[in-house]
Amino acid sequence: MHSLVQELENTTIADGVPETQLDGAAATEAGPAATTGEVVKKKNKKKKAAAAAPVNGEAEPEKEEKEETSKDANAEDDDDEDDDEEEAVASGTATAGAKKKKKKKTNKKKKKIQTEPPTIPLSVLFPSKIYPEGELCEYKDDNLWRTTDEEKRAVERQNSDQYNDVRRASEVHRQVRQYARRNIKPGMTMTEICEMIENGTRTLVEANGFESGIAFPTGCSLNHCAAHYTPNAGDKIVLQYGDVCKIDFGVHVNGRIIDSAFTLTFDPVYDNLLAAVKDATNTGIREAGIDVRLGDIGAAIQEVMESYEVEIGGKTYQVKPIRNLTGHSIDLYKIHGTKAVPIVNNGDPTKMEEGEYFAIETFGSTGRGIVRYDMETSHYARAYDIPKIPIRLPRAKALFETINREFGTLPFCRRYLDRVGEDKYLLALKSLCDSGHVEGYPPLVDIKGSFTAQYEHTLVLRPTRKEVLSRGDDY
Ligand code: HZT
Ligand code: MN
Ligand code: MN
Repeated sequence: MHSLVQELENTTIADGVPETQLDGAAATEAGPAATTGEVVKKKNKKKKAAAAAPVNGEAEPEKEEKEETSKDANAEDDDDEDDDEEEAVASGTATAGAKKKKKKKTNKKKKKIQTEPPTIPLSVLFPSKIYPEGELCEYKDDNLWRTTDEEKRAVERQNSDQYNDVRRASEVHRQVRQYARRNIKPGMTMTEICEMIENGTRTLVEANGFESGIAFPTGCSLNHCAAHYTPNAGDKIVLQYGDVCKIDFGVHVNGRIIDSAFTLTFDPVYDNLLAAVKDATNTGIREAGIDVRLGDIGAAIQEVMESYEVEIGGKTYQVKPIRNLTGHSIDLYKIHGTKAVPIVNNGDPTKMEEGEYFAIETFGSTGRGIVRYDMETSHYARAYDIPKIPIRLPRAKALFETINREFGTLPFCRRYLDRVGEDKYLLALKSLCDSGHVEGYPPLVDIKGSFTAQYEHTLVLRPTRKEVLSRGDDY
């Protein structure tokens, strides 16, 4: 097992990040599809971020004429033979089986739909095979020149295939989570919830070996558990009305990973907790940029998170960032690169660099704001650097071959081993963890009785601008 949890050191709390630093490129608070409350009751001050019309550009083309913006061009162009039932939107809100709405012939363009449950692969919804860009943000001050720089633009053109791949993963994430948000209800088992998301992902991304698929196990961590819980076989846990559930799932295309998460609740008492964490994550996204120091991003996140309070059961809590959890850089087929993005001011002077991908994720808690390992492990991944020592146990050797063949360096869970036909592998798996060939990622929990929330997006620091790949109209 290893160092998922940031070393706990004397992190100082940075107060006094000027408010002006917290505003930048337009960030979105949720749009109409948000299930959780937007009632923002801040203790201190400030801004309600302007709602930018987010991605899913193909979603609402209102015109008949084809304006070939990169967004509108997609779902609409080719075989758009106006099938009557196509009414809804790529990431929009239609229910497939639902009644056809009256066709508004009058300059309303037919929209490609997704079914519910989602069954139509993205490559069918986007016959052009060009997928929509995420939210675009210009860099600030010292790097604003990049937006129009010809050389930087040329570099981007060279990278267009990688961007298109990761945008396809992003659109799959948006469509699957839209379905998940609308259909996950108290009374479902955690296993049913995960399977709903995993089946949707596999179908829409057309999972195919290392070319495309699920990037890591579906997290559905509850309440004081902040991260890395997914059910193992036999788990009978049922989602409750009062639960705070973090849905954290990943999609990849050719190893380009989207890591994005949101928090699901049913009881509005948690609304301010969710608002705090959503705002904190959007702050981290706004602050991110080429040459920005990681510690400065943490300071901005902490300032915003701590400006919220939430009242639960007659007790008022100041929302705490979970200080030993972080965001992270993402590499090809590697969910965590070498950089950690703190959510408190830890003074890290390391800078973000051109071309890097980051998962910006923040966690808020009503507990200590510190997590520890607890409960049965479900998440694992092959070590990026395989130890040179040979594997002696034959069962372990065979299991390692399965892991390498099925997942490579992508994280997996016990349920994924079950579905590829592995059986009675626990001893072998433990042995691979002990030898360092595989790393376990146990659930991370704050104190019992506390509630934790999370929001997470993946962005890329393109040479000319920042692209928030996983942005949707929900978060
Ligand atoms: C590990 C295992 C997985 C990466 C963050 C995370 C979910 O806590 C450096 C910083 C999936 C992801 C990860 F199966 N982790 N994001 N989404 N968990 S982490 C980490 O291990 S490593 C943070
Ligand atoms: Mn995640
Ligand atoms: Mn992450």
